[in-house]
Amino acid sequence: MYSEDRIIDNNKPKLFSRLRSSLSRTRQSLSGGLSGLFGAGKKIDQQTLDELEELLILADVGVETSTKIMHALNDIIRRKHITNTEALYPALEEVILGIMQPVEAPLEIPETIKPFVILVVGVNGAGKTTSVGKITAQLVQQGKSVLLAAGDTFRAAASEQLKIWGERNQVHVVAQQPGADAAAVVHDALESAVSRDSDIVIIDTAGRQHTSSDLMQELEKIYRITGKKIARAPHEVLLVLDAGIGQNAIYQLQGFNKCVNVTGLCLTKLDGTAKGGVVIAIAEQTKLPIRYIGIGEGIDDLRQFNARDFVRALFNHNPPHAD
Ligand SMILES: Nc1nc2c(ncn2[C@@H]2O[C@H](COP(=O)(O)OP(=O)(O)OP(=O)(O)O)[C@@H](O)[C@H]2O)c(=O)[nH]1
Ligand SMILES: [Mg+2]
Repeated sequence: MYSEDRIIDNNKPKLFSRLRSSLSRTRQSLSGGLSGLFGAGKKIDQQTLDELEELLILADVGVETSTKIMHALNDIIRRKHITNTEALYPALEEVILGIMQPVEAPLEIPETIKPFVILVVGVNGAGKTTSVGKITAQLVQQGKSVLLAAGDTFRAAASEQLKIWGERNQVHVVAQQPGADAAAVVHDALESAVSRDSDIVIIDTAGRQHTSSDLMQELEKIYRITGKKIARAPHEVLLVLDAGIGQNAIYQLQGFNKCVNVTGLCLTKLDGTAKGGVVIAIAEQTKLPIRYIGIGEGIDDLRQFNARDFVRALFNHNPPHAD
């Protein structure tokens, strides 16, 4: 007889290898360059350290975070009396894991909060609607009842896109005509969720630039209405960031945070970008929980963020039990 844990364990190598292959471009830009620097028997010198710092910056880890990583690495070098470049590899992993672990905080949905309201925000094309669909699939699989609110009333096709996800997951979608007031859609959706006794409401919103004051005001209105309808809602404000935009993600976060209190991040499109190093910068600079990472277009390609797996995948290690 197999316990559930055992079954999950058996899946782990497969899930990990998918993660690893999705991160291949970032890994190439980061640890691909390291293999040239960290040769067997090579002694650590200032030039190696400078080149390493440059490599981190090039992989979109950013200047500020790269500097901090180098400080922490130098501490380890001194403390452990490391002289050989080979030993830098595990030391660098240790430092990066130390940055990533505090932001590993999966979204917890307590049964005492009902409906639990998730507001999904982000710039145009970041992957909001797709992520809403994928998160819904996971929640439905866990036996939760989910209601979707089509808060993107700008694009004619937006609510259709959400309805397709609704059909796929067999959940109710509250939508209105394009051009309708988004806050009114949200208002209706929350009323509907209460009368249907839904566990969770996920509000999809229109893509908006964090610099556009009109659109940010509209978002503030949605946020306010949500709190008026359901006490302490939204319980989660999930900012979806396209990891492929690199350092700009930090500015987007700052912009959204001025208007709504972002409580969690969903970092999409880590597949196909060499700029995934930005995830390290985001973790180090914002300390915000990374709830999910997107590693492809498939329904299973949105993962709960796991710091250890992420760092292992970045540094080309084999998964546990798969060697
Ligand atoms: N490769 C890849 N593509 C993704 C990922 N997440 C989303 N996409 C794709 O990105 C495109 C845009 O996704 P949407 O979910 O429509 O983005 P959005 O933020 O809702 O866009 P707007 O509503 O127009 O602002 C789609 O083609 C998605 O399939 C990901 O993790 N990896
Ligand atoms: Mg959308």
